Amino acid sequence: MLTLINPHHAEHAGRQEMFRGRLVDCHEVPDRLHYVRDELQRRAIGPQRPPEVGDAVLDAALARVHEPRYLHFLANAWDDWVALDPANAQRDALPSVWPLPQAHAFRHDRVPLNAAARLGLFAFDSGTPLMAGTWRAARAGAACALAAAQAVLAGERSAFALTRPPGHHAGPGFYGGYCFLNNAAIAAQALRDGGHARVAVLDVDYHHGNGTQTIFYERADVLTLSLHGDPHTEYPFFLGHADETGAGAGEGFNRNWPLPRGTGTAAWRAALDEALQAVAGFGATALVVPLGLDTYEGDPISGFELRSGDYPAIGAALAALGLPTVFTFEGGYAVAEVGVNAANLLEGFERAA
Ligand code: SP5
Ligand code: ZN
Repeated sequence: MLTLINPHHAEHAGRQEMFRGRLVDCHEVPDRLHYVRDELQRRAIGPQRPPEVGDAVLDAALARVHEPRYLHFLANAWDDWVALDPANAQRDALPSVWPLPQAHAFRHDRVPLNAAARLGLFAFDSGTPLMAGTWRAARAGAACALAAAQAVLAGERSAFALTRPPGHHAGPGFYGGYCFLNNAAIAAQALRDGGHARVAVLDVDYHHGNGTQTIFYERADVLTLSLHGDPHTEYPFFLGHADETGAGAGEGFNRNWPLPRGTGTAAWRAALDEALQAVAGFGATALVVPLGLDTYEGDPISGFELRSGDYPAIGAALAALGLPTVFTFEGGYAVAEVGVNAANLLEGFERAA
């Protein structure tokens, strides 16, 4: 399997994230990607190369998924943060004030001139540090997703966008959950634009793919499915329930499988089988898999009990759909094990494909 690897990912390396009133060390660290890269190389699971995507082509792909004012914010957020106070150059940018939803009367249509307030307009949590290299890393990561979609459009059976920061929590105009640009959505839209009439996104990260769901919620041409920890108790808390089935033209084209903390292999696989049936029933001609390995029993911030030995069969089950498939690297915070788990799934896919 071809892997598109982000050459700029390490320029995004947060120091601390806010968690329950404390700043704690970031979980989403550069070594996550290094472990995956090295394990794929060790097992010779296909070539690895950086994406070759021109700026104009990338900008057009980003604009298909994200709002102009949000992209403008992201491109300038770090410089604006430092301009607010030169001492900010030594600190990651984290928001601390939010407008809340429209129902609470705060306005979302006026972008504040204060750079710290702007963080709150576009971020939905205070656990997603933004720094000098974030935009460069996120852009290059989106280029990986786009190049993976292009490779599949050119005839590859599958491709893996090995990037960080991850993407599936980022929406049309917001970031959070360690995510800034929605790489899976960018790949799905590129597959649509490249001629696939019906694209399915099957998110297997531990956390609900709220950004992807929101991006496609009113569309019937992209089916969004997510298996994840029940938002009653699990991050991102405010989306991911089973009764979210799409809206308008998209009614019936979103499905969620919220699963309780402690869910093990058998129950998770049963949910996966339902999701696979939904993909087949939809008549998808291409598949995008936001691939989080935080379903692993040893994950430090998650609550499922999948074992390393489960992942090859999961990959094989995905391959059995027989669809051109793009994988995007999402979560997975058991750093020393994330490479083996990712390689297990991708090798399982490749052997069955
Ligand atoms: C892509 C992805 O998997 N994003 C997940 C974002 C989860 N953010 C909330 C993490 C809560 C961290 N808990 C810290 C525990 C400190 N002991
Ligand atoms: Zn996750």
